[in-house]
Amino acid sequence: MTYQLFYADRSAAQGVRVILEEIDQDYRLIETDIKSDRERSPELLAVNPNGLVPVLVFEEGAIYECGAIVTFLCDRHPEYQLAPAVSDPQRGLFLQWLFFFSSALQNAFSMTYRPNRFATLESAYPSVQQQGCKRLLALWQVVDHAIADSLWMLGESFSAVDIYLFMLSTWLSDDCGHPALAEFANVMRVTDKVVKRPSVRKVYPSLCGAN
Ligand SMILES: N[C@@H](CCC(=O)N[C@@H](CS)C(=O)NCC(=O)O)C(=O)O
Repeated sequence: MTYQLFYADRSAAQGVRVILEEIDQDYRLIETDIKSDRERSPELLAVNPNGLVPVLVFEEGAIYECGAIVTFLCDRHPEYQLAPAVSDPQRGLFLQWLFFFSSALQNAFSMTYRPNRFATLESAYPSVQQQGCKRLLALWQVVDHAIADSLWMLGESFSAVDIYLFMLSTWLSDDCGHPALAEFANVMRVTDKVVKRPSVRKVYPSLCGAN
C-alpha cells in the first residue's frame, strides 16, 4: 500500500511524514501551497473541505487532522511501537498530549500566524498576536513542567508524541515574537534526542545539517 500525503514543508504534515518514515511505508507527497492568498486545489478540497494539510489518503479513504492521522498510522502499524496499545495505561497520556498539541498549542500558533481568523478589525491583529505569544509561553511551560526529568514525553518510552513535540518546537520563531525553545530546558532535552533520528534527519535536512 502506498500512502499519499497532502504536504507542505513547515506544516503539521511534516510530522506525519516523519511517522511514515518511522513505520517504513511507501508514500507519495502531494505538494500543497497553503499560503493564505492561494486558492485550494479541488483535489485537496475533495478530501478536506477546510483546505488544510495534512490529509492522509490510503486505499480505503482519506482523513485529516494531524492528531487523528498520527494515531491512525501508529495503530495500523503497531510493530513499530510508536503508540501505547489501547489497553496500555500509558494510552491515556498519549492521547492527552496529542489532543493538547493539536488543539491548544496549534491554536496558539495560529493566533500569531493568522490573526485575521481571530479578529475582524485589522487594528486588533497585533493584540491577537501578542495574546497568542502569551498563550504559547504558558502552554510550553505546562509541557516543560510535565516532562520534568523524564526521558520522553511518556516517561521511559519514545513515542509519536515526541515526534509531534519536535515538530511543534520547530515552529517557534523569534520573528513572530514567540518564546525561545531555550526557555524550555526539558522540552529541549527531548527534542535534541528526536532530531538525531534518521527519520527526522531525512524530513528536516536543514535543521539537522546545523547539528
Ligand atoms: N487542526 C488541524 C490544523 C491543520 C492546519 O492548520 N494546517 C495548516 C498547516 S500546519 C494549514 O494547512 N494552513 C493553511 C491555512 O490555514 O489556510 C490539524 O491538526 O491537522
